[in-house]
Amino acid sequence: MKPVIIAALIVVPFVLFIAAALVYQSQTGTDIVTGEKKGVAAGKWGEEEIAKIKSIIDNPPASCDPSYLAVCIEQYPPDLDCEDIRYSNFMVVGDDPHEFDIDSNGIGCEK
Ligand SMILES: [Ca+2]
Repeated sequence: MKPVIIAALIVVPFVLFIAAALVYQSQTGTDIVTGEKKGVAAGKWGEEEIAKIKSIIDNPPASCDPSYLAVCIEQYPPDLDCEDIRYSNFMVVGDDPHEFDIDSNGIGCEK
């Protein structure tokens, strides 16, 4: 057998094994070396997620403006700009008091 074929017989199964292991790890969240569950699979919240949730609980919007569908944006005043909110490409109906939809196509803070 030629050396190239022998090398291919060794390398190809190795590459396939690594690929399968990476797919398994991404699907299950289980580290293939340690068997430890990571990220969301571990069921643990990171400090960043907890801080975000706490800030939403501590500072709820006064009330949601009905001009903006499927998002909760504080009513005018204060006058908010797209940089002040965490939403983009949301539906705008009605008065649009914050003027998120300058071109009036019904989509606010387009990105
Ligand atoms: Ca728009």
